[in-house]
Amino acid sequence: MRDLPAMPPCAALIAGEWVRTPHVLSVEAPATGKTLAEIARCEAEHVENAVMAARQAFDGELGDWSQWSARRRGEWLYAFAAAIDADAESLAALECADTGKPMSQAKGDIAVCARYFRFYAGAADKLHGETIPFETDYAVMTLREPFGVCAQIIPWNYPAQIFGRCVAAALAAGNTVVLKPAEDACLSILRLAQIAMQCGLPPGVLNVIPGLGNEAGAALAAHRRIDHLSFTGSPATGTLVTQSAAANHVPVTMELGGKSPQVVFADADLDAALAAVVRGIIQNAGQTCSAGSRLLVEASCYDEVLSRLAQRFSELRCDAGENDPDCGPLINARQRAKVEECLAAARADDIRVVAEGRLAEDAPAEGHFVVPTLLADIPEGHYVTCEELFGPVLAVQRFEDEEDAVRLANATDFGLCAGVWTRDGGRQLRLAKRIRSGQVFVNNYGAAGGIELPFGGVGRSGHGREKGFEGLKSYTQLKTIAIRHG
Ligand code: TXE
Repeated sequence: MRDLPAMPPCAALIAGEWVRTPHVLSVEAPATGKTLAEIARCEAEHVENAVMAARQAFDGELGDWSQWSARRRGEWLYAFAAAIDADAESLAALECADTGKPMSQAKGDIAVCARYFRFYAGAADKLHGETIPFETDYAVMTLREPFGVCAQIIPWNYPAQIFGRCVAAALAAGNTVVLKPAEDACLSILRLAQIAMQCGLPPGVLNVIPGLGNEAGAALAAHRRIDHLSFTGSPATGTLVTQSAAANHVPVTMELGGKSPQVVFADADLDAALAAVVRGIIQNAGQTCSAGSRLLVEASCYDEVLSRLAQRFSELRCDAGENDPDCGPLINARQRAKVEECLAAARADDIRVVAEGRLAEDAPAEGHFVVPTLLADIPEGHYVTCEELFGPVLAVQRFEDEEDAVRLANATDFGLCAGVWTRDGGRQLRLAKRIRSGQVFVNNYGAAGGIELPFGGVGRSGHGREKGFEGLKSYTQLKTIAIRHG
């Protein structure tokens, strides 16, 4: 294993100060199982202090954030994006060690994080309201105002990217933030928070409270003085968090994962489609909310597709992220056990394992590796086609015609993303309209991660939109002002 990256402060950031907590949590490297760092374990009192700091910063009682114009906020976001770029190498090393993801993906994630700050920097002073024609003796306008204190609870799969998505939009709109990163991976976030302070962000505007979900996370979600909550994670935790927020009438944005289908018709460019299908499931070892974990293939090209995919899967290599393999380890032993149990149960149900990737010979023995696995001949309704496994497992199903494809695509409670591969223009649009999903990608999957594109789910995948200009609007609330001027 190469030298570990320089560690960021592993404390909590509250009111501009790095605060140590009486208890700490060990963070392990997924590739080796070895302890990487010990991070703060915030409890209710730290959450209270962080929310109060964010409250005071928003209300103008701490620092001068409340006086910053939209243009000044944008200028700060630009400067911060440049500082992220300048530190990209060490941020990527942290992200790779902490999450286990391949180094090239970690580098990409840091670049995306900086892009979020740049995109929202430019958008900060373009959040226009409207004027509304009303009675002749009135002038009516709408303002897009920040909520106030935004609580953000985020997962471990893309710490730096999701930090960028949530924090950049919230700050551009003028909010203050209390962010609870995941206990499994948050080192890049601590480093990003440190850089933010070095770039002159006033105290209390960004507070970061590492800790356990059922301690720091639960206390934050239930806090009476937060004004908005965004959550990215599992549907089960999302339900708990939503219930807590509802008790205080706090609006929520929920991003809860998926079981996204890639639908391949025989007339598609199969080279392009299959390359995207493989990327869409092995990226981040399948631990991606938008992973294309179901493949639906038209019967007339089913055998060809399966044999081409089998060839490709058998070449895929798992190894520690620093060696830049196709697939890194899963985040922890629990996640690995969950995926392995599902695979064992699938085998017991006579589901065909068509091909598997391989583990590099010198891959660390303690790493949480699961090799990419291609499953086929799956009975309809089987849970491997309905439930999010969050591992590099692709479930392939056959369809007869367009109607059948739509039926299968919609046969889960999730609805985050879908890919449609066909050269038929009419069919492209028909499927895009009929598939129940927040995003449909035609002849591509994920639009190269476009941060400019609104993103979010329907059904069990959640609600609300992040990314793009819609994401910025979702960190604002509309105020109507009606002036009767006589
Ligand atoms: O998620 P949790 P976990 C899915 C994926 C995975 C499963 C479990 O299928 O296998 O969820 O992962 C915080 N109150 N996704 O257990 O619990 C927690 O500390 C408040 C999909 O890691 O949802 C972390 O910061 N907060 C997903 C965050 O919630 C609580 C990404 C997510 O953890 C809490 C990750 C509580 N009671 C997992 N309990 C996606 N949509 O991309 C936990 N947390």
